[in-house]
Amino acid sequence: DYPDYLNVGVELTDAMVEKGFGDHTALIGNGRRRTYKELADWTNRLAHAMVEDLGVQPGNRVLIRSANNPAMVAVWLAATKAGAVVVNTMPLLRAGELTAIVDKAKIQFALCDTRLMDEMATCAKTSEYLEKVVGFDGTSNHDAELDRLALEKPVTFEAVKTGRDDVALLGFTSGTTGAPKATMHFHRDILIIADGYAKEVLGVTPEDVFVGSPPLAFTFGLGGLAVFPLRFGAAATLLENASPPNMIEIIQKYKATVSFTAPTAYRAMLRAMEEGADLSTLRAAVSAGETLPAPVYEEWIEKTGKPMLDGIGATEMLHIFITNRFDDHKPACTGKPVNGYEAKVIDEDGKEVERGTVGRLAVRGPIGCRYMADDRQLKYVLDGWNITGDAFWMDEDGYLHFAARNDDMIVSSGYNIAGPEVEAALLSHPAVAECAVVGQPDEDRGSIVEAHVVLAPDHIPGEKTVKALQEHVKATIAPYKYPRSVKFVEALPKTESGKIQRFRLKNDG
Ligand code: 3SK
Repeated sequence: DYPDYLNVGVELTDAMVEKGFGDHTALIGNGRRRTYKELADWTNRLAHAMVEDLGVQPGNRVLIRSANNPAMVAVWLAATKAGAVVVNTMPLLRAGELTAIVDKAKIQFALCDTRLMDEMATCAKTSEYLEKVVGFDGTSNHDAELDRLALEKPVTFEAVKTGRDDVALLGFTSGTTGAPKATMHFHRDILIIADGYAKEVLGVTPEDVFVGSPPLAFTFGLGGLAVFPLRFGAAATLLENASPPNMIEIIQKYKATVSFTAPTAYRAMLRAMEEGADLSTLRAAVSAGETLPAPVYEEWIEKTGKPMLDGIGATEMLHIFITNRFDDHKPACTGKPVNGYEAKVIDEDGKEVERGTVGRLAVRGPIGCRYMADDRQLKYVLDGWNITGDAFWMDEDGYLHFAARNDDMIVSSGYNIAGPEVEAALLSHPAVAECAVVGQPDEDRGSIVEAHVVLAPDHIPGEKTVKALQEHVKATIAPYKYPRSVKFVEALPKTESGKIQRFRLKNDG
C-alpha cells in the first residue's frame, strides 16, 4: 500500500527526519558519521546542483561510478530525488564495459568518484550518448566539481513527484554472454524489499548497525547496505575495502548487528574468531550470492549460537526472494519464499515437477521482472513468473534446495562472471588461438575461473605466458574476472558441428 506518488530518495532521507530520526546515525564511512538530517541536507544540495547546474531532468539516465562509500549513497539518493533513472556501476569496470552499459541504457550523465575518472573519461570519448561526466569526492571532503556546485545550495529541495511505478533504478548484470542486460525497478520496488524481506525476515530496528561487502552497484549490496538500514532508521557502515579483516574491525568498532556478505568472507570470519575476534554483536548474518556450504552454516551455529541466513535473490527481482529464517532453517537449504512471493520448480515445458526432482526455479511476487530492450522478457517471464537461471528442487515440506546454475555464469567469491566475456578478453591476446572458460569448484571461492587455452603458433606454454594472459584479462575487463587457473591444451572438446563442449572441461561436469 504505497501512495500514488512516491520518491524513494525522499522516503529514505527527509521522511526519516520527519519521523524523528534526524539525530540518528545514518551513514558511517571514510572516518565520519552522518546523521539522517545531515544526509537529507547533503542529498538536497546535491539534487539542486544536478538539476540547476548539470541540467538533469526527470527520466534522464544517470550513471554512478564509485566504490561503497557515503558519497555514493548520497549521490544515488540525490539523483533519485531529481527524478533520474539511476544505474549504479562497479568501481572495477573498465571503459569498454562502461560504454556497453552507457549505450544500452542511453545514459546522458555520469557522476564519478574523481579517483575513478580515467576509465570513465575513456568511455566518454567513445559513447554517443554521454553528455556530461562530473566528478564527486568519494572521500567525502567535498573537494570535486559536483561537491563544489552543491556547497552553497539550499538544504531543502522540492523532489520530483515521481509515480510509485516510475522507473528509479536499472539493475545491470553482465549476463551469460557478457553482453550487459538490465532490469527496470520502480520507486516502490525499492521500498518493497525493505518492507518485505528486511522487516519480515531480519526484523530491522533503529538500533541495528549494518556492515557488508557486496558493491552498492549490485542490488544485493544496495538493499543490504543502504535501503534496509535507511528505511528503518538504522546505521549503515560503508567500506571501500570490505576485506574480511576490515569488516571484522568495523564490526568490533561499531558493534555491527547485521552483516551481508558471501560464504567466503564468513569462512574467514570463523577463522578469525579462533584467533580471538569478537563478533558477538552480530545478530543476523546474511549469506547470498553463492551457495552456502553446509560446514560453514554448521560451524557458524556452533560458534555463535545463531543461524546464518542463506538466501537467494536476483537482480531481476531486486533482492532476496527465498530465504532461511531465524526460527526455520536447515543446512544446505535455501529455505522458503519471502512473504508475498511464490516459487515452483518446473521442467523444460514449464510444468511443475514432482517434489524432490531437480528443475528450473520459477518465482513470482510483488516485484516483476522487467528486462529493458531484451528478448529475454519473452523467454524468461511467463505469465508473471520469472524463470530463473538456477536449478533447484523442492522437498516434501516446501523447502527449496539449490542444485546448479543452468547457464555459463561462474560465481566466484560472490561475483557473477560470464565465461564468454573472459573468453573474449583472452582471444584479444595474440598468443591465444582458441579458448574455453569454465568455473571449477573451489573451497574458498565457491568457484574459480579456469581458462583452457590453445596457443597460437610460436607461443610457448609456461608460467610466463600464464602471467601475461592473466595480466591481459585484468587490463581488458574488470580485474576480478581474470582466470586464476590457465591450462594449455592441444585442442578443445567440440561437437560435430564445432560447438565447444565446456561441460567436458569441468571437474564436476
Ligand atoms: O542471490 C543473488 O545473487 C542476489 C542477486 C541480487 C540481489 C540479491 C541477491 C541475494
